[in-house]
Amino acid sequence: MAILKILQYPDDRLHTVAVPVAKVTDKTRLLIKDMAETMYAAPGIGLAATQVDVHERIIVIDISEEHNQLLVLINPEIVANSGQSDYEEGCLSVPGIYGKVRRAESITVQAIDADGKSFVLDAQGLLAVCIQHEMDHLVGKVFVEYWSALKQARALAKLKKKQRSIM
Ligand code: QAP
Ligand code: CO
Repeated sequence: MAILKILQYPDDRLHTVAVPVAKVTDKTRLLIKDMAETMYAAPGIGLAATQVDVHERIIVIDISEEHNQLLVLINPEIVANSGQSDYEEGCLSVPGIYGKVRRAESITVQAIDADGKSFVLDAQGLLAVCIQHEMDHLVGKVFVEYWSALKQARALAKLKKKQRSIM
């Protein structure tokens, strides 16, 4: 097991479009284990492979309080959605920055699990928001990029200031 390095916004590699996983192998499962360990250690509730600089369509999520309900989504596709929600989001790649994004309230997602088995999941609320947020990473989109140029500039300035104070 290993804790992986999480790319920090603004990093161009966060704009990479991930490719589908052709076959779920032991190598895929090892990556998933490391992604889960990285997410739990942070701690966070979701992590996309893009964020650890692996550009394959893989997501791990765990919104449970006990951190014992890991959800693995390989090659996820949203097959239905409805409603709208404005949820306050954050991101392990954009630490300290939080804000709302408009998304679907309910989604139906089809994906493959770590055993290579296809499944369909209905999600609402935080889980639905988290899946949509992580799926955006797989197409190179970071949540702050939904915001106005002004709000993005403010977020970037805050991040830069924080990075300076660490160095
Ligand atoms: C995505 O985000 C998400 O700024 C997952 O300092 C979040 O796990 C989707 C985190 C909220 C929907 C709603 C963020 C940890 C974790 C930070 C995360 C931070 C430390 C974010
Ligand atoms: Co994120």
